[in-house]
Amino acid sequence: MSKEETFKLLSDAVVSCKKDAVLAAVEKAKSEGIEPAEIIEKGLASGMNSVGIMFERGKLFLPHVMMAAGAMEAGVKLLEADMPKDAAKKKLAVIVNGTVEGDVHDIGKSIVSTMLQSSGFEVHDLGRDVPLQDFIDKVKETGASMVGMSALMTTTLPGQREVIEMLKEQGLRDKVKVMVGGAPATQTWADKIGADCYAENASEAVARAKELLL
Ligand code: HCB
Repeated sequence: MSKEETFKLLSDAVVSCKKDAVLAAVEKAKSEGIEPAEIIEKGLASGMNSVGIMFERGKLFLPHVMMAAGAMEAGVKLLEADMPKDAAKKKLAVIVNGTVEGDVHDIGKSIVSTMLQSSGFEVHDLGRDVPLQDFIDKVKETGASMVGMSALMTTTLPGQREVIEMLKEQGLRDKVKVMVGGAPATQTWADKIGADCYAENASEAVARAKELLL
């Protein structure tokens, strides 16, 4: 099977909403020697994007989306074990990452945290629906040099701008870089709110973090 066919198999498995199909496809991709990051981004995440499009067009309903999300999460979990932990190595930098208040979407955010971690960063993942002040408090507690914020809804996107304003008010803006992500975020939005970078996907998040912090 070609790599492209394997990516399609992974994507179709997520669209099928069946956890067993996703796990089998992930095992197959692993046995073909495909890197975890590629399995996630070119296979599983692509399937979840298709689910999103079908949901938007009314071809799939919320229970399906929830099942597809659960199946994708199981696939990502299976891959986490294969990602380098680098526990003994000195960490490159400390990053706080989370999904902003009012927003429960956390699949993409968790992928970003996992990939940052496996690239050698110390990541404090605050989870989802995170009260905005918690981002600031975690920066103070850990001395983090970057905050990553995910928002998947137009209604929660402004939370990213608020955190930047709060960082300014609390005298921390110069000490910490800000990365924003999530489907409605764009480079234009990042520029508008004064974020240091926008990352479209997890590979970009790792690349931007390395550019800004190392
Ligand atoms: Co949800 N949902 N949803 N949803 N959902 C969206 C986001 C809509 C766009 C679908 C639509 O209507 N067209 C929409 C938002 C519309 C808007 O903008 N206003 C929507 C809605 C409305 C809702 C509910 C309100 C539905 C309801 O209850 N009526 C509700 C939200 C409740 C709430 O949050 N308060 C809801 C619920 C759900 C679930 C629970 C069923 C499920 C989430 C499960 C979970 O996350 N644990 C879900 C899902 C799965 C989606 C879609 C279909 C896919 C999201 C996803 O996981 N994508 C989404 C449609 C879409 O996005 N097109 C839909 C795959 C991941 C891999 O991509 O973009 O999240 P990603 O992450 C990327 C990238 O953005 C970047 O890297 C990641 C990896 O490549 N990135 C970062 C992300 N975070 C980063 C952080 C960084 O620091 C750096 C980079």
